[in-house]
Amino acid sequence: MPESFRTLLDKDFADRRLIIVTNREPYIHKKTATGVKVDTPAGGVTAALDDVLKTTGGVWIAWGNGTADREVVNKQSEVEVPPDSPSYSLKRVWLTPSDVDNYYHGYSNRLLWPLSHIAMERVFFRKRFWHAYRRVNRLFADSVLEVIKGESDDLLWVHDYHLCLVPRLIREQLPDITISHFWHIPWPDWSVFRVCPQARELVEGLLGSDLLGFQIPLFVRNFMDCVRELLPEAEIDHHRQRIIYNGQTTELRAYPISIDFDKFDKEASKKTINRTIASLKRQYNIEGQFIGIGVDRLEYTKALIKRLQAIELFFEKYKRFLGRFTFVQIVTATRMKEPYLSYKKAVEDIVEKINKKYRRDHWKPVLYIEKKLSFHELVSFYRMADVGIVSSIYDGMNLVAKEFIASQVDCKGVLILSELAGAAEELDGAVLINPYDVEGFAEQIYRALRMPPDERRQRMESLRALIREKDIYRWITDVLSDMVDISGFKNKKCTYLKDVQAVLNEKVGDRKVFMFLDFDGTLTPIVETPEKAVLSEQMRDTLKRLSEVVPVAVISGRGLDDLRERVAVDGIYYAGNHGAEIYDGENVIISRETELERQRMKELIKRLKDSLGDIDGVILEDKGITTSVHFRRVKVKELSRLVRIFKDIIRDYSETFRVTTGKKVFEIRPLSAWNKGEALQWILQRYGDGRIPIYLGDDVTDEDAFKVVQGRGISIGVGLNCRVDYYLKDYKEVREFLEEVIRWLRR
Ligand code: GDG
Repeated sequence: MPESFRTLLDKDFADRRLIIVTNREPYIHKKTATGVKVDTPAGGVTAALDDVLKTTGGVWIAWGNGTADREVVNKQSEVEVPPDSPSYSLKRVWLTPSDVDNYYHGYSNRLLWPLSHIAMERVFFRKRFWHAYRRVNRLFADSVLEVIKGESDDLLWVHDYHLCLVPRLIREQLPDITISHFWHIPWPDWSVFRVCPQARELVEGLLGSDLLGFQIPLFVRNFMDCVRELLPEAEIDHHRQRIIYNGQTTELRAYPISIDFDKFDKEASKKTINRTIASLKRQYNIEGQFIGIGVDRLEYTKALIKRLQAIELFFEKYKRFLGRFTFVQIVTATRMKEPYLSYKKAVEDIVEKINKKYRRDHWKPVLYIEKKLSFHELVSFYRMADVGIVSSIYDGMNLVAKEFIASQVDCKGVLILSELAGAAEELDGAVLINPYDVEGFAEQIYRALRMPPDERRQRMESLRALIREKDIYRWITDVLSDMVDISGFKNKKCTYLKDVQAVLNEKVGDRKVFMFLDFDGTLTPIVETPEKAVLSEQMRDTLKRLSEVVPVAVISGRGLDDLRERVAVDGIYYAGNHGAEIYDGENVIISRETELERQRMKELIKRLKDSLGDIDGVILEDKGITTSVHFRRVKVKELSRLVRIFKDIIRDYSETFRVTTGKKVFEIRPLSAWNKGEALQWILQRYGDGRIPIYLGDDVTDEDAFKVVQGRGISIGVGLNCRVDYYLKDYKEVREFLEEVIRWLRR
């Protein structure tokens, strides 16, 4: 675990507990001939969450399905883990065989799993599945309630499709607790989800959460569409990705899950790996071959049959690879009930068919290994492969794709990835395929095998840089920090601003005020693209009259000139570029250091232009104080060169500028440039004359300003009902509010 991550955990969890709820448990106690044995965390995600709890302490609640699980727990069904150095409690939920059949194999795996993966033919439903699902979710919720009693700062993190109802069940008992739910698989669109007989109950269950996490933005959008159809009474804010239902606000976010990059990278770099690779090749008789690899649970959504059909077609089309290429398919059998038993049979049949058709002497085209590999063996297979194949018909993320990348330490392998897997959203540099287009798939295998070494290296280097940065610890940090933030803001209650006159009388009284207003979303409605935002004539008129009775400043992320043009009201203050540039009616004031940094920025832009000039598609947007480097149009094979050059140059400026990465854009901004809060403070000190600030804003970038206002003025969120003293619903209410202020000041 990285040190920075440990520090964050120490800080945020010093006086609160983290409670994790999952279907599967991190430690399984099993009876063996020699006594009770403990199986340690299997998957990467479980291992990383286990790492977190080992550091923070807390409780993990899960189904106890080990044969000796009951033997080792106390009266509360808890056991301290890990067994060798206990640091947190594992609390087990007990299920009957009928629960397992109906809740797990039934509702979860025969309805929700295929439905979410749009495998409609496989969707199967019985009423008893639902009854058991409700019962078991209630058991999990009761278990949580035994752990958290009454008011508490604890954070509750529930996982996956087995436990949709838990958030609402907990919320009903503990209105103030902070709950997050992460949905690991795809969320389908409404035309698919409507098939679910309990669609409404499931969505209502999840909306008991404060924070709902999905793998990619598409699933967030799909979820919002389903809520719109199912719960017409819910307020949905698409721009801020927030839903208010039954008085509960739920924030929706995409957090693409990842892997422990360093762990794979280190294992793949070990000296012993070459020996293991050589011995595996000898054992399986694949020496001197081009090697393709697939690692999957025996699972129809991973499209093993389509993949094997593509392999068959590949050999049919490109005969010169007969005897020279072996596809190694590693499978682990899970959920061994129908329809998985039939699927297993179908996969084995097609493997046999291909091998029968093309087998020669000692060579066979498909090597099928049904075995749970050790970590060392798994990494050895990833590293020896020339191509890694992931062909899912739909997938939340797909960690195998990322593991293959992290194990490719010598950058010679190519990742072939289904464009329908969540991972395809991030993994620029993979060769994308559509698993339904078997012919195109076969051609891409050929392309990957023929790809020149330079291109392979470039693609793999940029993929590795991405996963190294966005690893599993970054994923956990992102979710936990948002939970900590939400919990902090929740504890500070805020109210809907209804009686403006009463609030002003109470909070301002005889004192004088200074109005600060954000622009987009506060004075204008939110529109598709920033260019389309227009201030209405009515609002302009209100602002003019307001500025006659009180000093007004408009503070925005837009460039200063753009902002002034759009507002076009004289006699008010303007702050652009998130507060880095201020116009006081006569002069433009720039945060002092920023002026000095202008020269550095010019020099930096020149260096970037000179060095990146020959890469097609790079766009440098010079915004004066800040600069953006857009690379959306840059070819994949050029990306790693671009990133390398950019990072080399920017390193020389690390004491002056900060770089943030957006979607295919680097934003460069002086370290010392003012934010909205600092701009507000500067204006208030200079021109405020002891006035009380009232700040209205709608966005995360307004939070710096809200913080400055806290305790000395009034913070008002537009569409935000947390993080502020009061909230208004939308920009229309902002105008009514400003009219009230004018009336109050003229009273
Ligand atoms: C769900 C979502 C999402 C497999 N065989 C062996 C082995 N494995 C490990 C792999 C990998 C894991 O199993 C499979 O991960 P996936 O991401 O492909 O898939 P799901 O189980 O379907 O998980 C998925 C994930 O949740 C996380 O949110 O990415 O989209 O469907 O880690 O390495 N590991 C070892 N030996 C094997 O033989 N050691």
